Amino acid sequence: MTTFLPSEGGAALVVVANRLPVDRVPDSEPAADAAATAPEGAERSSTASGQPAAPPRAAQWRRSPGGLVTALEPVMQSEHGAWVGWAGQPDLELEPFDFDGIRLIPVTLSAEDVELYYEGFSNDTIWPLYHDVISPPRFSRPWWEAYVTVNRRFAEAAAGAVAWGGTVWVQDYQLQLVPELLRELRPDVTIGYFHHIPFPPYGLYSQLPWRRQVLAGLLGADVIGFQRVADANNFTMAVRRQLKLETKGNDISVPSSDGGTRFAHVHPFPIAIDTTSYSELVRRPEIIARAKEIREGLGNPRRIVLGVDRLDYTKGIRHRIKAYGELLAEGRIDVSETILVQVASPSRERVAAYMQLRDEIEMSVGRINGTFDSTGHSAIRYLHHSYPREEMAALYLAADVMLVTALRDGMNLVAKEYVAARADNRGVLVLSEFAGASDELTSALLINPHDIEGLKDTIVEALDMPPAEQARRMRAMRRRVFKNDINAWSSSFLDALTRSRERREAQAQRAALSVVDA
Ligand code: GDG
Repeated sequence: MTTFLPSEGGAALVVVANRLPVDRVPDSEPAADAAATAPEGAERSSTASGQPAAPPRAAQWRRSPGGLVTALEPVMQSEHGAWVGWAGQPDLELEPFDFDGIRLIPVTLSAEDVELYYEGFSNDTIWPLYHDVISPPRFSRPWWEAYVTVNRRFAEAAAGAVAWGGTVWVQDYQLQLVPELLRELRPDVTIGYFHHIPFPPYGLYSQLPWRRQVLAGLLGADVIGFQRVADANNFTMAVRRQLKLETKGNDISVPSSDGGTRFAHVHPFPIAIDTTSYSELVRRPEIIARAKEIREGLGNPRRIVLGVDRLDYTKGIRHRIKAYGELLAEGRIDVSETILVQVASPSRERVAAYMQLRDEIEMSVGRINGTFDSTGHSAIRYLHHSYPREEMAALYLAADVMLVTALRDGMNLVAKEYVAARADNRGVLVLSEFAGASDELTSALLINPHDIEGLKDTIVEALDMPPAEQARRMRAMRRRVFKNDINAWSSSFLDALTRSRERREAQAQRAALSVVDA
């Protein structure tokens, strides 16, 4: 076993995620602000001989939107944190660079890695398998081999970046092998892993040909976090059945390389949103004006129903459109009064299941609009675009009813964002019980998206809900969303890591004392 020595001045806290928290600014656009230029992040485009091409060109970057980086920014800055991840473009070789006080350590992925590890194993094997096989997962040995190779690359980058005795926090399903690989390289570090998507019931998980390797990979972590209690239980059950390890409460006893036993602590940490930035955004006069403008642009309908999702088969967009079409056909809603706005942001467009889903949705929308539109009104305004956060906030403000009909979803941040945006205590959230958010947002109108009749009745109930009841439900949901915000979430995970480190140190001390006593 090789042991990595930390580089001089390594980071006390390292986050490892598939993506870096920055996006490259296309050459045609100016960087958002001065802080976004990263002269150290000079590009090393390879020549045919594999040698770095000279001279390097300074790349420009802007922060990618996302709660995780916002939540971790203060602690990353105070701890001289580092972030290991892919810059989002194949074959881009970059040196580490600093951005907004965080050291960014790019991991290079070739076009083939992207195809096999990312689009293949991550998004066409693990993603469908972990989302209740809504779409059939594909099991491919070359994809698995690429997943192992790329996970090792991320683990090595983290091992080289973290200070002696430091902490590494690994994010999500693309990197399930990193905890174990990293522990082999750096037994001194405390390792956390957070799983953003569901962990499936044993009957489904056990289909995975590499089920034992993936469990062993995750068990390299000291703390393994899931969104829901059910996910944590499914994981523990898979460990018991497949690896025959002993579990007690939330702890799993894992054999360690020195012949002893260590503990992996499994716990739900339901992810949250950056509520402060949302409440600030929706108070801005220009956002309020934009919400009004959106309503006018839609022909001033009495009610706006909204859906916002990545175009993904887990989100239940087809079920929602089917229910909406039937309500129109039955005359229970009228195009002159009500409109459905569906934002379906482009996602994983090179994966076959996503291409097919897009065709199906666009055909249904076309058929419904063709049948029910009038010259003045549309039944569904379908938007296959990505929008800035400001526009999303204005849409949330404009919407009378928000539809979240996921067939399976780790959490669903859109549901929480809608609630955070509604400072006026108006609006109704229709929420799938198969989204993690339904554990917390129990005052939403909860639905089973497979039950189209039930979904239709609930949409009508939402459209007819009196303002007093809207306010009562919205207040209860806002209390919950504001209490458990993204800062509370990241602190609770990092506190669990600290407790785990202390426990490991106490265990090592006891072991040392027992050697002396003997
Ligand atoms: C995974 C899990 C879990 C969407 N379109 C636009 C846009 N968005 C933003 C939303 C929201 C985010 O993307 C989507 O988050 P979700 O939670 O709804 O879903 P996933 O992308 O599947 O996320 C999920 C999450 O990880 C976190 O752990 O909750 O269960 O699947 O923030 O607002 N944002 C902008 N323009 C768009 O067009 N700016």
